Amino acid sequence: MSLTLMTAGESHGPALVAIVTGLPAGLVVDREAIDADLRRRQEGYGRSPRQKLESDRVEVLAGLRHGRTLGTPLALVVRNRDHANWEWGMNPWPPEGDPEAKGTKPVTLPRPGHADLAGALKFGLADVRDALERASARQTAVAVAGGSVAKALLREVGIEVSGQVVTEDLEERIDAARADRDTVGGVVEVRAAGVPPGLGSYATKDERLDARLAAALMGIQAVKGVEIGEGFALAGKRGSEAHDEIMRDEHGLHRTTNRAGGIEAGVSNGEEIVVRAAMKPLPTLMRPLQSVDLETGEPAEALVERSDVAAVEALAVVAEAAVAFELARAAREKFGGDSLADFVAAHRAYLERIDWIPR
Ligand code: EPS
Repeated sequence: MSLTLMTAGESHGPALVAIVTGLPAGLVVDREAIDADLRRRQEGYGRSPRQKLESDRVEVLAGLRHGRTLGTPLALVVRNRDHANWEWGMNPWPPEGDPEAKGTKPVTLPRPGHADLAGALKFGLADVRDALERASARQTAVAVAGGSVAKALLREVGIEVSGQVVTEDLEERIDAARADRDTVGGVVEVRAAGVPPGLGSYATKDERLDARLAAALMGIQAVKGVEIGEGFALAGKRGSEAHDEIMRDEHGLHRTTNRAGGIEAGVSNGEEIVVRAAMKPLPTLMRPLQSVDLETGEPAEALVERSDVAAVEALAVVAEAAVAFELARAAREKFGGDSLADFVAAHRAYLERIDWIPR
């Protein structure tokens, strides 16, 4: 039973789409709950004026009937309102007229830190827009919609996932950067409570829950670092200070501390899952860095276009969705079931077998 999420869509194209496979039949999907997550992703300090233009809402094209999953592929859509301004520039079909007259000249000034140069070289592009449109973090909107459905599934087995910013003074740093026409990054943390011991496995790297969560987080635009539990700090500690002692109380087998972030040997251990992701400063700068014009080969300043000063608060929501999806995937592997009732029953039977009760 494999839960998968595939997305498609460009930043200024007509829409973003996601197909989720492997959901059980009978899961209630609440449109309001998905739209609330989409709104949370759009809020946040330091975003581009683009967020005033967009008002993200989910549409469902398949896999749902009267608010319940059918156990078939679920097709989600989030439209790009800004596409109305890009009907020429991002038309899927060959448009008529002169691109210069339409204000969509080819982009030839790659931004250090963005996908521009790598994309142009890799795909042989004359217009860097062909790379940057898909590389854009706009795609995270529909991934959040998928994550929202995963959160609904996890809630059925008592798992709650929530993301938050941990960088202090973020607003002050954003104000200062904006005044300098610069950008900033930051750190977010995602916690998942109620995860039973036994999700993931130590057997192979593809099964290890920590490796999978790291890949899910690193797969988000602008993430350059991931930490599980105390992560890098553990490298400087002694074993006696680094591990979480085992004890037993009215909740069964638990730990006195949670330095491992709820995962040992690639398997959840019943404590809260705690993961962090570090976001680099965004690469579109109003005071651009040095680059090379790919058309002339001459030194030039990188592309300047409307963008965010920071998207760290958005990352907290996107990372929450990514972690939720990966945990839901691991839960589907462990508990299976074609219907939600089968899935929930398998989870209940497992909890009856093990000496562990969620706190
Ligand atoms: C992004 C650049 C900006 C962001 C965008 C991500 O796009 P624009 O140039 O259209 O303002 O606003 O993020 C979103 C649109 C979004 O919804 O998150 C980039 O280069 O990654």
